[in-house]
Amino acid sequence: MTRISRRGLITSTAALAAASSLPMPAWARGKSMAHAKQGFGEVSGEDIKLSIGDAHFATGGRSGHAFAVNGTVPGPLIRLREGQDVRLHVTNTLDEDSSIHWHGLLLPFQFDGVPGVSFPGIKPGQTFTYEFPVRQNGTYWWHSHSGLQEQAGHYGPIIIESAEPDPRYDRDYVVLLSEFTPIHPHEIMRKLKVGEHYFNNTMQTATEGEMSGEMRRMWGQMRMNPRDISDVTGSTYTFLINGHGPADNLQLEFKPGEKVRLRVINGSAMTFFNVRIPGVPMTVIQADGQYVDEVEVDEFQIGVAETYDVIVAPKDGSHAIVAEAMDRSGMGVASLTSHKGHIATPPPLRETPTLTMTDMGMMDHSAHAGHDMANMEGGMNGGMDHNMRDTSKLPDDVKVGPGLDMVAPMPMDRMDFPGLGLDKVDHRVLRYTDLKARAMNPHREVEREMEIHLTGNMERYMWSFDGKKFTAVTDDPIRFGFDERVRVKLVNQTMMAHPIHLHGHFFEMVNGADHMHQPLKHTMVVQPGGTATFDLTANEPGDWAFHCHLLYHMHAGMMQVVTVRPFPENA
Ligand SMILES: [Cu+2]
Repeated sequence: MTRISRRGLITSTAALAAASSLPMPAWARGKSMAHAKQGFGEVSGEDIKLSIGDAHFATGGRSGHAFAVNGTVPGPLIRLREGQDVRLHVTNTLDEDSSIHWHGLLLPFQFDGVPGVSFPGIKPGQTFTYEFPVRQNGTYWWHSHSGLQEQAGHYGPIIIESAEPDPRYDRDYVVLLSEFTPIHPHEIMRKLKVGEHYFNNTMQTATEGEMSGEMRRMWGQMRMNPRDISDVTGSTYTFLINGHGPADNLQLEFKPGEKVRLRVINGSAMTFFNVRIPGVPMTVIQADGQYVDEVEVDEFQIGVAETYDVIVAPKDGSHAIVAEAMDRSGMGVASLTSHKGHIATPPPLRETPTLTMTDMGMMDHSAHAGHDMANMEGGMNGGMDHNMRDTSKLPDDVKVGPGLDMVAPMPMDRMDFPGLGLDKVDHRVLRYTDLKARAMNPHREVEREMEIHLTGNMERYMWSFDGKKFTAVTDDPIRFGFDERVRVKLVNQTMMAHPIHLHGHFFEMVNGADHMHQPLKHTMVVQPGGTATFDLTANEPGDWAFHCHLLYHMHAGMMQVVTVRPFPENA
């Protein structure tokens, strides 16, 4: 067992001094800056060795078992260069199967790392070698795709350097967001199955005072609460930045006048974060590792498994990097500082946001009439409760059964929604509709359109696509022809936001950008009761996982296999 005390590490000036001599990327050499401590080691080269093992993790007042890779949580930063070949030798020292999936990387499917889909997994004591050419650049990450290991620390960042240096910044940092819980992940899953509201502390108070008896009855019949935002909350999670809880006082240093690139990765199991640096505007330059036209914002929401790269030009001083959980049950905090040792004071947690009629997939007139709650009550008088169980409008291939306890009556495209709790803040917030691909996509006409429904039963904690729970031995995958151009509309029949991830490809978000500049993504959030659409050229042959990236949703069955056939000759 490796004992890791983050607090011990970061407050040690010796550790800080040692860390400042870490190797710099080629583009940074010759400039007068060093990589300061980020919170994990770094590996690079053509042969990289990774070892998965048991560990103990502690932050703030919480501690417990963890899975570490090369002895740390998160595991090491893997730094690659576009155009190189890489062999990753992964040894499993656990007494259970494990795996690593390279999230967002284009590679032959047998090295994608999903047990039961792309390979058999890595048995205890075994070493598996992943080998592929590096065909892209940008910010990505890696994580276990076995069981619930990802929740317990089995993840880390990937940076792939471009062949062409980007002159827009002087220094860069990974900002890897995640959670730590002292509760065993299987115990969390069990608690979710027993009662979905187990971790939700705001339940009681939310229903008092603001709501009439009629409203309470309606929400009760949906077995929902307007503050039912996250399945697992800060009541058990400590939110981490680069493996450091708020009590660990992580510092990322800069020199006054420098422009700093922050590579924000949401490597959490279950938490959407709202990211801001109060007083410091952020210029978004990449989404999911792909360049976009610059957009300046003050805050953005990042779904689980997404990445955003931003450039900031902070003034001399100490600034709080705030990653507030979407349900505002806690935050990850680090200091971006030009004065070593000065810890920035983060703002207090904001008030828990409230779900609206739009989140139920109903028309929302609140924009015209003011208060959400008042409007919702008006809308409820028309037999809303009946509406939300009406399965008659669903396509035939959606299975109606206990796995589907809600139907959104009028699901609308919500690509312009900035995320729960961010639609009414008084500063600039990123929306999917702001993203435009910097490079032109090849022109392709859509050859086929399909719909996939995101379905669930909140109370029984069942989650699925089209009402059908995924089992590893699926004989009914989603089939795409090789090089087929498909438009896929995701229809969210539930009141939760789901970050949907397709392995092995980038799809283009249909977000109103002209079709040559639709932004490329590997993960896309489908807002509650709404729809989101992507265009895909299925040009990576093989079997690929397609799933909700909320870990416990995937585990409960919101997953499918996408199979791209036939294999082209000479592939
Ligand atoms: Cu989900």
